[in-house]
Amino acid sequence: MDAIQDKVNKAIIYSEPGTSATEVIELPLEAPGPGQVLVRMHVLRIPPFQHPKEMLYSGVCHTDYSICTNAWKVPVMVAKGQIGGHEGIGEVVVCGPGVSHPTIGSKVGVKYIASACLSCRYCLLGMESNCVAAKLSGSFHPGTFQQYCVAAANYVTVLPEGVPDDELAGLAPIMCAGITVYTGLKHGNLRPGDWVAVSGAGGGLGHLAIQYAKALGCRVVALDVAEKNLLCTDAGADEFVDVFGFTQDTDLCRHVRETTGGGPRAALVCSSSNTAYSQAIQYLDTTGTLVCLGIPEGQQVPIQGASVALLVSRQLRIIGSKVGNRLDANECVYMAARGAVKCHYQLRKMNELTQVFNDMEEGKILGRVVIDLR
Ligand code: 8ID
Ligand code: ZN
Repeated sequence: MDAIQDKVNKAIIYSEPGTSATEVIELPLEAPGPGQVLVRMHVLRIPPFQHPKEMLYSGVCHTDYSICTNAWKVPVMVAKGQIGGHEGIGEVVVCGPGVSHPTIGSKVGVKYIASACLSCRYCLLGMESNCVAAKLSGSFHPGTFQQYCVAAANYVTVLPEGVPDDELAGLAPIMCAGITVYTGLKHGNLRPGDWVAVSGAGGGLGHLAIQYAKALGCRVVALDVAEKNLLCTDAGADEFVDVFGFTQDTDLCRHVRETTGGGPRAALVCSSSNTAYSQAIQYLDTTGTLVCLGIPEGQQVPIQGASVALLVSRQLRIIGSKVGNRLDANECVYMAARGAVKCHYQLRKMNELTQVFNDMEEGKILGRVVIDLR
């Protein structure tokens, strides 16, 4: 701890859970315990002097907004003072007792699942996000909206060697949004050439889903509001559908089915809209898969129109998917680090998180916001 003893740890806390209020505070630095590492959210060394210039980043996910404002109306909210965030990229600066890997200086990602037991029956099946002892970054466990984050050494994602420092900020959103959509695509049982619908395509998850789907050889029909058309097209979407451009849902569904020659093989719903789900189940191709990623807000309701008769007659599958496991993380971060996928992001300051949440609520954000934690 000697090298960082004089440092304070600035963090953003939820100051009034149930609302979007946040506050920037200073905390003492915590030493990592056994099996833990202390991660500083990314140091950029500027060549040629190799002078360390601190650049500290965490992505902002819609889930952070939902947790802070209790948009899902869960009975037990996070407590006042919760440090949110779960899309962090950083550098290991201290190893706790017994930690030999990752080593000091390793670049690592901190994910939504902060730690998992790795031995329960879900972990053994690769379903670490359902681990009975999982800790969640930014939800009842300190998250990545802080300059220094204590993390489980065996659960951080070690980044591939050789990623240029100035590309590290763009990898932060891969730690949740990237993993989630990459794993979601795996659930779609897709083959090259297949059509995939991405609903909520201009958001954090959605614009990455377009790119992962394209990298896997699929064709993409992107659905979102008209303002996100350009972002989706730039991300590689073959077709864009303005979700408010139709008077009836049935017209939108017919359009998607016609555009894709009978309907997409899989639909990834990356928005918190119930309507997006009821549309997707209608426009899917026969034997297709609806992959549920976005979590609707307010009172939870079943997917409208998903009658058993429809599911049976068209042999549809509906699957929920929560982030991904360590292997999914390694695979999708590798693809992003090699340039197959690039996050579109804008940097905002720590004291702007409340405004970011409000912008998110109004659907104003293109791609992702990454918080500059300096
Ligand atoms: O593990 C998981 N399943 C997981 C991981 C991370 C995030 C789930 N999520 C959930 C979030 O909690 C949220 O519900 O996925 C959803 C999307 O997260 P995000 O990408 O971080 O949200 P965003 O950046 O706000 O993007 C949402 C997009 O949806 C569009 C918006 O315009 C925006 O571009 N959208 C909306 I709101 N209504 C729509 C509709 N009816 C719509 N797009 C199409 N049709
Ligand atoms: Zn997330």
